[in-house]
Amino acid sequence: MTDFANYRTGLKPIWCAGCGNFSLLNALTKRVLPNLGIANHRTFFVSGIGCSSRAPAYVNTFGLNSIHGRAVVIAQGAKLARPDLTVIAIGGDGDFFSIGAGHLPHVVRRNIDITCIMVNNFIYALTKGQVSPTTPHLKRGEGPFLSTEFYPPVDPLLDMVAYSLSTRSSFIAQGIATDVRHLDWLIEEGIKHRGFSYISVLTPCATFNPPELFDTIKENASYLIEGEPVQLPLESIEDAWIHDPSNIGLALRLAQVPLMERPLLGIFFQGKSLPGE
Ligand SMILES: Cc1ncc(C[n+]2csc(CCOP(=O)(O)OP(=O)(O)O)c2C)c(N)n1
Ligand code: SF4
Repeated sequence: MTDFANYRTGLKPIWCAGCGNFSLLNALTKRVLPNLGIANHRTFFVSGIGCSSRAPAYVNTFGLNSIHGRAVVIAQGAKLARPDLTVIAIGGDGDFFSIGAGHLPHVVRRNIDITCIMVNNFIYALTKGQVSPTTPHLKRGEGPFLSTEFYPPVDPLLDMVAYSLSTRSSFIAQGIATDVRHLDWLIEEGIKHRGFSYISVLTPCATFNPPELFDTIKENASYLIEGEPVQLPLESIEDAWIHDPSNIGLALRLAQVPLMERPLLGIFFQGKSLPGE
């Protein structure tokens, strides 16, 4: 494959207007890969199945739109076979945390140097809006997220940042598709980190999310900035912690903050990078 300066293929994305997947595609192809100077032919980009998983078709690197839930497994195999490649896995909340959930702890504990970008749009979008493990619950009697297309989940929500921390991913971050500069930075840091990097991206599904869902997330979001105080809900400013991404205890505490109450954006935890260049 020729080392093209352009990281986009000629294919036109078939995502709906207003889909958050565009932000991620632009972040990767217009800024992250060019900024890091990673050659197209040195990059392998793999996904599962879903709207977000269409991304490899639009990125001019080696890539695969593979099987539902199996992106990290294929990413792991690719990295073991070709350690010289930058390997990125992408997929939806359904993909990574429903059908593919069994693979994650094992890829994490091997701490293989891959970057996993989990596009959290809170539903199964490709199959038209069914609940996923991340679909927020309605509060009985309040119902802020009720719409005719959005059925409330029955099972408790799985908090993926908390899950990734408890399995000790060596880099854990959360961004939002509407703040692209911050997202660029998180993905760049995740790729530079040598070890398993997990990045959750809160992403609107323009077609199947009720609009109030993402409005609420944006309104409540707060940034984690190293060296600055993190005020947790129900704690006074005097009790604020100073954010330190190397502090796993703090990261575990931050992961207890309910996503819909205060979506935290930034690097939750970053362990030591593996030795290497
Ligand atoms: C083995 C298998 N089971 C089920 C499906 C049907 N299916 C396709 S995409 C999808 C879920 C998509 O949701 P998500 O992974 O969250 O991605 P999104 O479309 O929201 O980006 C499902 C269940 C499939 N393609 N393969
Ligand atoms: S259904 Fe939702 S996630 Fe899928 S392309 Fe449309 S807006 Fe994006």
